Amino acid sequence: MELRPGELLDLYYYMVLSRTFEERVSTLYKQGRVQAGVFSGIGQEAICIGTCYGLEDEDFVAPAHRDVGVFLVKGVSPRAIMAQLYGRATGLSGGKDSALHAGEPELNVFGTTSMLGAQICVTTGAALAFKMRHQPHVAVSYFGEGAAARGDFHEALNFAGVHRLPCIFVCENNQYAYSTPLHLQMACDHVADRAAGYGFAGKVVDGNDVLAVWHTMREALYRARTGAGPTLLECMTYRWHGHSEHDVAMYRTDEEFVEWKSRDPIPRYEMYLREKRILGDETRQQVAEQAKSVVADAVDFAEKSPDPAAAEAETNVFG
Ligand SMILES: Cc1ncc(C[n+]2csc(CCOP(=O)(O)OP(=O)(O)O)c2C)c(N)n1
Repeated sequence: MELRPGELLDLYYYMVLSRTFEERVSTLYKQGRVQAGVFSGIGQEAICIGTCYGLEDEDFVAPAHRDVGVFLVKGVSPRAIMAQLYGRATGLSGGKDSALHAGEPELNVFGTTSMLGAQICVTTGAALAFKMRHQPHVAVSYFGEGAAARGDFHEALNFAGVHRLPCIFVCENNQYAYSTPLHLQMACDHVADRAAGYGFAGKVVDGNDVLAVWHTMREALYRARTGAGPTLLECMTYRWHGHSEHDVAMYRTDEEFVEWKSRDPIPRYEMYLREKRILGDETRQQVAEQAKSVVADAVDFAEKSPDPAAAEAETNVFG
């Protein structure tokens, strides 16, 4: 299956939108205007966009804390995401939280909690429900290589393998879990190697190549929808910013950062689109302007939105 020119441009638009959104949020954080702990996914856009683009509305996704792109491609309004980061009443959690620990149930976007890896088990549960109800949908979980060291990861994958569930486990391997580098995180070469232990496919893909991610995801979706079971898809990438915006990441070298930055997924994809004569200067400019205007509108909406009312403090709280 190949993407048509309009679809190839869609992928580009979403990557640019995601980057523009996150760059703005990073600035807003430094200006003290957003309340949230901001966990930037800048540099990792190709993973969220390449895996989410083309999912069905009914497919369930459980994004992790850096996955603005998943929210955008699944159709969550940029206004609601921005208001979430501002902690406003119009945000996804109505101002109960101000990080991306929120979801949009109507769009089948699960509201991930702070507890790393917990959403992987929920994804497996959603896939079990799809199988029991004979529904042709797929459940997709996102997490980092750090979360993949937690027990939840292993339990969720084991269960999914035993029951051949329609699950796709997307590991965003960005080389660091907070300050812990890969070699102190795991003793095997790849997170995907672990899939063999659970009896299903494990694939490693260049996570900075949106088309490679998209194609590998198509194969995983085919397996899931045809009853062939789960896939563990490990996307190799790099976390450009610190763990969150307050972290200057002194624990890594400039050389390493510069090398990874040269693999920026957006200019790489632009080169491909230019060679195919799908993207020229004019379209590039239009996409940039459209993304800027969507983000400006989201900021304006969030700034004008009210704080949550005190009377709401005890609603939707479980204890
Ligand atoms: C169970 C648990 N342990 C520790 C933390 C604190 N914590 C939040 S994010 C993070 C690093 C996560 O690394 P990774 O899973 O690789 O994802 P990344 O942040 O690199 O995208 C840590 C240690 C947490 N939220 N939950």
